[in-house]
Amino acid sequence: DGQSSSTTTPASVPRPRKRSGILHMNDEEKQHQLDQQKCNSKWHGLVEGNLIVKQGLVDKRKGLFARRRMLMLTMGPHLYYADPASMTLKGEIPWSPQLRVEPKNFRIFFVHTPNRTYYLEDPEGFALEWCKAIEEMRVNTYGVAPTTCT
Ligand code: 4IP
Repeated sequence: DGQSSSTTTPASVPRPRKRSGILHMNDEEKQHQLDQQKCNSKWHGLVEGNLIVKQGLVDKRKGLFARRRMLMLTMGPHLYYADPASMTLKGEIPWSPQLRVEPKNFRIFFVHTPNRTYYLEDPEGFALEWCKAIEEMRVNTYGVAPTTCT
């Protein structure tokens, strides 16, 4: 009919937050997101009840070969990776205040941890988004000051 669709989304109503906005939600909002995730995400069973902040397929290189994994940054924080074919959890990049991300280009980024550097490639070219999200989680969890010891 003649009803303009714009009347359903007046400018005064905030747009839905992007996923990284989760870090700034209050407990009630986070619980709501978690309830949604329980119902809607096929990955929910793999992330130990944690709220997923960002997820996406990446190729994780180890030695000569790379494996395609669903990488999931969650509250906690955790960085889980799962095999999307078998829907099984394969591992977790260990979080610590020393964790550092390093974008190499639009596809490739490194996650440095004290004992291992993870070589990751986002085939869709959103490596910088990953680095931003992980760094934001680091600051949110451990504070702004970088550890400067080398
Ligand atoms: C495997 O190579 C996979 O890359 C594993 O990744 C990796 O484990 C293994 O390293 C590596 O040997 P192949 O599949 O070609 O054998 P995933 O666990 O994602 O399947 P992680 O989890 O540590 O990267 P090792 O050294 O951890 O076994």
